[in-house]
Amino acid sequence: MEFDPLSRLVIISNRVSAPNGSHSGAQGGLAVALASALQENGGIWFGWSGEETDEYTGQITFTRAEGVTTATVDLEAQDVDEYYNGYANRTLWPLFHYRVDLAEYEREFAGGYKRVNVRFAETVRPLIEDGDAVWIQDYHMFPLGEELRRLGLKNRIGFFLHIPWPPRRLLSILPEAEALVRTMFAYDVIGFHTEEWLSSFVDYACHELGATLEGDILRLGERRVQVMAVPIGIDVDEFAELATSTRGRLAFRQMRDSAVGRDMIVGVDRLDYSKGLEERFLGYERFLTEHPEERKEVFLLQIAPPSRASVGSYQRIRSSLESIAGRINGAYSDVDWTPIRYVNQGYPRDVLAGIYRAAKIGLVTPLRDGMNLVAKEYVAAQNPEDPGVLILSRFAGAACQLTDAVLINPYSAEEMADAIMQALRMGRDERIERWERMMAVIRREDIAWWRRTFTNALVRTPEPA
Ligand code: GDG
Repeated sequence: MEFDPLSRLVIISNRVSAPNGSHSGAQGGLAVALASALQENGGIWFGWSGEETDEYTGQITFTRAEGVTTATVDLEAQDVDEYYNGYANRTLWPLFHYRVDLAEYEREFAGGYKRVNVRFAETVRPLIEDGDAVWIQDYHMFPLGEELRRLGLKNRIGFFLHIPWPPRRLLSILPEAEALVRTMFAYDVIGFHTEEWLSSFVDYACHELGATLEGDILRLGERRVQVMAVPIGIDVDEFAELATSTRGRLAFRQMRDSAVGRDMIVGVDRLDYSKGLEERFLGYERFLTEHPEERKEVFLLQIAPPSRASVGSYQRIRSSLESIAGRINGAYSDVDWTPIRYVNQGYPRDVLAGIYRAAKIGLVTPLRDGMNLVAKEYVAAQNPEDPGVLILSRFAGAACQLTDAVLINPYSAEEMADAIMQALRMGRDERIERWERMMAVIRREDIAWWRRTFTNALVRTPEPA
């Protein structure tokens, strides 16, 4: 596939990650991909600094590193409460992950969300030049495109959603659903990870707003939006190299030594209720109960760095996990064996890669996930001669591509227990076959493919009238 040269790119996302010259892969793959798009095309990456200020001034801090210019602004404490901790993480995130029970609907949150998007639009507007393509990321900024149009912006604007799009009836629970979806017609291209998320969006737009779909073009009144499913990938070679780098090999050896001949099962997730961590612990417990003979043959290493710690539901999941892990360890541990090693800190990416490689099983069991990059990283880090087995939830976007994983329903402790047994017994030939097919997919649709497919569609779309 040939790629169009892009005009300057303006990327806008809640948080911005400037290149830091690190060789330990400290930055995530998405940050690196967006930075390299800017290195190739020039442009700016705009977003919140993560800092608070007494009064919003719109003063921009510019930095330039390795050919990437970032522009960030501080937000007021009330903005952070209502926009970030509020509407983004207490309303949209749970609802879009089908957790109606956890979603909170406060007018202050919706008001703060709108206010911050207006502020972002007014602040970034003067930085956008004629001919620039604007690419907005994720659920923090659904209405930003419309706010930019209100300010007269005629440029092409694209939007990519990193989380699932919920089914129509579920989204209808959101008081602002209709208005929110209407704002999205300000975009020229909207990308989702999977056909499922895309068709839920189209379903809402057609049935609730009266939009019509022709091919991949969704129309509402005068507006046309191209919708596309473009699954995000990882930098496969970089990840495989991290796994065999000096620190990666060291981490691998340390894990193997500390395993003393036992098989390691690994989970790596931000501590988030969407990741199915409670269900994972319970599925593993079921495995221990059903297979007493396997008890001292395996252990589960769960790495779960805390996230969004100021949101109540995140504090609750943290204490619930501590109590489940404590109970399981209390019930099954022996002087020379602990069934779950539960760790609440993060590790550098090269160390993580070595840990993945040392694990016989990668256990990735989200209840709902836009894509899930850990599943792909686990595959990329494996030893081609003796790869481990990926157990993957059907409800992760990644399951659409990684059909050679052992796919499970994470709500069923029995299925999880069976899958662990199946993975432990799986012969080397089958493991290699499955792994090779998964590698072919993640290599073909890697991170560079993702961003080029999207930006290509964006520059080819007709200029907005
Ligand atoms: C959202 C969507 C979608 C985790 N622990 C450590 C660490 N990580 C890294 C992983 C991976 C990343 O964080 C997590 O990515 P996921 O895709 O699994 O999940 P979300 O954070 O929820 O991301 C998701 C993604 O956006 C991209 O579109 O796939 O569905 O929810 O890269 O490796 N990294 C380091 N230390 C850790 O301890 N260095």
